Amino acid sequence: MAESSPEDLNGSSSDKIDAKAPGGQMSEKSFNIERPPHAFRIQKSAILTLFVSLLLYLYQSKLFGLNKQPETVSLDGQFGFGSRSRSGPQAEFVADIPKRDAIVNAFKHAWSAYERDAMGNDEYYPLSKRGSNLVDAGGIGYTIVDAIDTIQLMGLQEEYQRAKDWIANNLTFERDGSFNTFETTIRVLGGLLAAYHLSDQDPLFLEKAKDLANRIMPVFDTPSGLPRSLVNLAKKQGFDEPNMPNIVSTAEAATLQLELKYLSFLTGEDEYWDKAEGVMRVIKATSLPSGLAAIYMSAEAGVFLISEIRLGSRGDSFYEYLLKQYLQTDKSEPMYLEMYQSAMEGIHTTLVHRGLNKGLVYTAEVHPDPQQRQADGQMAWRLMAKQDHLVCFLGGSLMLGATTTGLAGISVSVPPLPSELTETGQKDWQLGYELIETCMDTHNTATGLAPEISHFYTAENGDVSDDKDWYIKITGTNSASPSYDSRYILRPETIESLFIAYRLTGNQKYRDHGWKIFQAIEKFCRADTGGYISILNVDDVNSEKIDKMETFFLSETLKYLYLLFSDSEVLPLDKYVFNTEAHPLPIFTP
Ligand code: DMJ
Repeated sequence: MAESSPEDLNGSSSDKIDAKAPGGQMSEKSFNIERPPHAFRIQKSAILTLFVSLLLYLYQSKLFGLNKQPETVSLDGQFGFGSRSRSGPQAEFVADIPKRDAIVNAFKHAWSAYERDAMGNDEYYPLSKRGSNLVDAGGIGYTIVDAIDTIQLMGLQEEYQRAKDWIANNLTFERDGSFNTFETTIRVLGGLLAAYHLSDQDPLFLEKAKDLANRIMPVFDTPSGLPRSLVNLAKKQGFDEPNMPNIVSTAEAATLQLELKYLSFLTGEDEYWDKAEGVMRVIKATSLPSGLAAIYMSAEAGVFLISEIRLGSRGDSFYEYLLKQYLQTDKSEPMYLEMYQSAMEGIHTTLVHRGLNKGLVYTAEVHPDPQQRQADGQMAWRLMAKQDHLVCFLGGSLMLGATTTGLAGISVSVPPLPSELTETGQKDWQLGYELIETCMDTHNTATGLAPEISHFYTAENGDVSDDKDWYIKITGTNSASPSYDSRYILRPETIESLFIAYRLTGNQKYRDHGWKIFQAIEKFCRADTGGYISILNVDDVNSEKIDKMETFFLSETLKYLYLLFSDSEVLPLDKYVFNTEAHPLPIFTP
């Protein structure tokens, strides 16, 4: 789930705390960048823990006063709830074969170009027809492993054989270089585990998964048990990001669990499970009263650091995995239900707002403002009316949560009737439904593609001449120099939500929306020479192109599109959880 720099796909480089920049430190009192001498470290940590917790508690309390509640709306006939003509509990949807085939063709167009120009490289640049690796020491199958379960799902036999042969003959993790712990886990470990399951347990994939996980494990050797951000796979050592000593991103720490727990289930090795669960226990122990999470934590003290609260970069998949951990083990671990429900409540209470002109629902961010102090001397906080494209996973997730954690009885119709959901379930469903509407609205651009970041008009900066609720921030001197916000880099989140919403409602409009997005991708991102590129400005039909095909285009965007047009027996939502990179992992009973 998680951004702002082209190099940093799951975390914003502008988010990074620069120890040297005055504004970068959370607070001169609350957060020491320079390591104290060892003898003082424990004492300092304890003080730090108390101080940070107190500050966070205080600002959380303040936040509750900041929020504008969404207006109350009647549920009748709205928000995708069922009427009497609902499909019933066993609703089955048939595939839309022509559209599904069109997605397969798009995948082939992307994959064949990669195979032709860059087979074995971690990343791919379609325009310059070349690949590159994440580290100089060589690749780790980033693209191939991320894509192989989509290949399996689409039944592409020859492509599968070649990808599998490459994994058998060339894939090694004996690479001396720094890899992002989270990205390597969600893309490569997740990819191997899904391939293992979909191949009917081909031991090749499990062996590789175990080898990779064993090399990642040392990242958990921190005072708190929170994982280091980077790992050297050859040396089996965890590292911090430069300029971020002992700091970990919350989403990154809390998005390794589905993968490690499934591996533990398959192998019987407790260590994977214990390390993954240990992280969640640390987070639970330091949880904020609102149930929300600051985007940074201290790996030393195991507490939240004063930093933004948001559902986009560095926050997103923390929330996603709360629900999915509960579902993965067949609802047998109430701790995750509790954490999920408390977090969703925090979102409703603190982050949900409505646009000024059309009343679209969006989730705002909360940022610390180190330049300002409140009258009582406490840190001041600013509400930012801005929503990352990454947040668009949340609509589908809330709807899934409503039909699994918010059930009044034991089963639910498709679409659900309000009476089948608890009050909380109804509220989550409604919010999820409306967030998808908003995400679709952000596709109302010149290209039909949504920007990386949407800013929303507020009472202070409202533009009544615009009939939209949101705008793309232009940071350059004119519209010809668009900001990073205006990019589309082949992201999947809205399509992911459309897939889930379609499975839970059977409403054709979700397939129609998905098809529209796919057509926009075909028109503006398809490279004639092979592969798909990203674009710099979604509001310009002649936008500058970005020569990069992200691996998640193969693993997520095209997979969710394929599933959207498949029949409902393919990877049913009551039998699988998808990791945050769309790798399907079966639900099991521990
Ligand atoms: C993917 O790597 C994952 O979905 C992650 O959780 C967030 N970012 C990208 C896709 O946008």
